[in-house]
Amino acid sequence: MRIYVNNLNELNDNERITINGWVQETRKIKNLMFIILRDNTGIVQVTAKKNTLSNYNEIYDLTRESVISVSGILNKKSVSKSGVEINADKIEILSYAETPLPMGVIDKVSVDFDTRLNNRFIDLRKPENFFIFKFESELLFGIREYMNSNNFIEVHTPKTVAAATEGGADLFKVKYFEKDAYLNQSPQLYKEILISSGFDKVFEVGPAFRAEKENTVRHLNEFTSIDIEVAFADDNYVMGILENSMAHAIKHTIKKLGSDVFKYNSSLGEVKAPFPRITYEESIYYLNNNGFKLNFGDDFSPEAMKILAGKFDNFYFITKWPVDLRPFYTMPDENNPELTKSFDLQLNDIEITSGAQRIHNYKMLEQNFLIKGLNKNNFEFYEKAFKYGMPPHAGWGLGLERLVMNLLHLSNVRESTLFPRDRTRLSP
Ligand code: AMO
Repeated sequence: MRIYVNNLNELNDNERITINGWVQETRKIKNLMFIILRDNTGIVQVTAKKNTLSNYNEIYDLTRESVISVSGILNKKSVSKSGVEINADKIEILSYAETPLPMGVIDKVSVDFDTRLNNRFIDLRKPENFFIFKFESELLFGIREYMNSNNFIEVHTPKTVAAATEGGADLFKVKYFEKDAYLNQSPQLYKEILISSGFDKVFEVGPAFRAEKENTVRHLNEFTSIDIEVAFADDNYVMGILENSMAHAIKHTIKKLGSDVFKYNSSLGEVKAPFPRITYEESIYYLNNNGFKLNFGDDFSPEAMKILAGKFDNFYFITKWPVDLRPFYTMPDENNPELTKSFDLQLNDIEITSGAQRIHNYKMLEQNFLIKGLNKNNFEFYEKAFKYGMPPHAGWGLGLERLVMNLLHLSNVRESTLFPRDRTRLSP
């Protein structure tokens, strides 16, 4: 079994162990040196002595961030900070790091965000940055666990497609042999088709591409979309799934990561469903009373969202958006045809999810293609699934990076993206 730094306290004093990691720092006193070894669970001090190591001279010249394998005796009565130390009798150099490093891992001097992203492989060695993705992984595990225990089937739909789902403008075009294809903006059309196939409850975690030119702290050109679609369901039903899955995933993450979760957001705590709900029209009314001049049909600016967010603690839904602000597949409200059975889930002032009940009548869909100026021919494969038995259905799509960004109070969505793709960045 592999041993990690955070296992050392559970082992016996004087036990012989082998541990692998990066050389974070060295301190040298001629025939004796101390190495601070780091793995992704923590750091430990290694003592290396000339008279016990055959390759001492090589070890003496070790550079920071080289990768080594240390074998030796565990000393649990050490005077080092952590109280644990390894007296090495063998150190193997597995990979030698060149100098100077493009950026430091523990250096106090901060580098700009671009330099960090250009050297992301090393930036992610910083424990606080690695933690973001450990958090993300646990959160996603919690969401999957919730979906799985509620009989959702996890699916994988194509990302190279022939038609736009979320509107024509924000598409990345790619060459597909003799034809043009696009990178999919959302699994929307495919998750709906699967409802006609009788899958009943589907969910997908996958990349979504948006050729949006905005260069903001909330926009990525490739993000991870968590999508669900449920047969015989309406907007309220899937809002319930959303709030309960969030509550479950956050509870799981806090339980798994313990007090570490408070590193970024000291007020992070379990959340309780149901989340508060406000309609679009009530939001307009509230904003008009708080210094914004908004008319029915206007979208909310980031500034307006900040004011609205002040009314709530963290998660809240904005429901019943106007038809003009929602995509063609959104079901109108039976009580008011200007409104839809749609919702956004907000976390503080940022939208993290959009969802709705969908239109399941193909004649209504055809009308909407016309109204929204879409070419019906591009949607034949989709419409076909509506002609031969399509249940009423509803679903939502949630941006994973935005969720993590908000829960951890990060200032930029790129912080919660391993290798961000934005208006100017396509590498690494
Ligand atoms: P929408 O386009 O609102 O809805 O996207 C759903 C969620 O995905 C995230 N998101 C983004 N995250 C980072 N950068 C972006 N450029 C970006 N664009 C969207 C947000 C957003 O709330 N098909 C519908 C969903 C549905 O109705 O099922 C859709 O894609 O968190």
